[in-house]
Amino acid sequence: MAIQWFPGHMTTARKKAAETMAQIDVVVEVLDARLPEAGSNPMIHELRHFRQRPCLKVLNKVDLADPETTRAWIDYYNRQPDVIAVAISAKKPGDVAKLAALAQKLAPHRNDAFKPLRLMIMGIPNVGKSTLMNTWVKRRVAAVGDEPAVTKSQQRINLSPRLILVDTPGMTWPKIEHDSDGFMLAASHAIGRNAVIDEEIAIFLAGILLERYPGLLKARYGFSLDGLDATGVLEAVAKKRGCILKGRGGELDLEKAAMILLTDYRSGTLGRISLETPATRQAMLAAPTERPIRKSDSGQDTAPEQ
Ligand SMILES: Nc1nc2c(ncn2[C@@H]2O[C@H](COP(=O)(O)OP(=O)(O)OP(=O)(O)O)[C@@H](O)[C@H]2O)c(=O)[nH]1
Ligand SMILES: [Mg+2]
Repeated sequence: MAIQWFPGHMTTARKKAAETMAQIDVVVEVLDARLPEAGSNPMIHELRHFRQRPCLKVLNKVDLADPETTRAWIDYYNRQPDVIAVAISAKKPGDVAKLAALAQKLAPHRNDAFKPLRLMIMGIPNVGKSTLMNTWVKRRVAAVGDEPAVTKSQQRINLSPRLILVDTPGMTWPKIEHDSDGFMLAASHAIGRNAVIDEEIAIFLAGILLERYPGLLKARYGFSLDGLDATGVLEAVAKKRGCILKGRGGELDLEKAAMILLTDYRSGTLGRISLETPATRQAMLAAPTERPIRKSDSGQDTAPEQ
């Protein structure tokens, strides 16, 4: 099932962001360090390019991501024009303190009280934008919570005569082009729960973990991975943790096991995990898209004509 989630308030958020874009100097795009490209909103890219605004790419939640992969992503983004990339944890004041100087580099002409540096914080839901705002301002000005779509409207704070920050509601986009991006977003809790089936998301996550982080899976749950596929991993979690449906003859409660796996990934309990790397991204984009096979009149399997 392809995942799509674009609730109504995000259409308004997009319009407001387009208006504010005209009045700011630099976009601070908060990305999830574990899936930065899957979580790069094409609408933000479009709005930013329309106004030709430079971008500070902040790879947040670096404490949860694989350090080696994060380094590869920073190099990847720093090769882009009008972009500076940095990895932080928005909860750490020391990390956030680096940002003003980096943003200033992208707009060197905005450097006094007459021309304060104006920054708009943008990104997908639940990525840590409001947390970043609060740490930057050093007080709780924005509500935060481990739920997508906590912030519903823009908030502007004049941090000093020389620096203005605008927090914005998290935005997804109307059509997620690659199914695996939707699954990565959902696994990382950027998509509302009503739009996904947790079991499917957990099986997708288990597939990545089996392939790239089998050691972390084994260390956390203590079962052998021999011969297991992604669904088998979820079943093994259910057995290990006693997730059994009551009165159903010992049937496994895979929904409950899914939440255990997802929560362990989201909280970092499983370890530091990145869902994509520049190399896996490139391979995904280069792979031919699957086309449905149909029977031709001759009885041979053929792909449909373009
Ligand atoms: N581990 C970790 N958690 C973080 C970090 N930054 C934010 N969080 C957590 O991520 C969750 C979402 O944070 P918010 O600041 O509300 O995210 P947001 O981007 O404003 O979300 P919306 O307003 O819904 O778009 C909260 O539970 C934060 O505590 C970080 O660097 N590391
Ligand atoms: Mg917020």
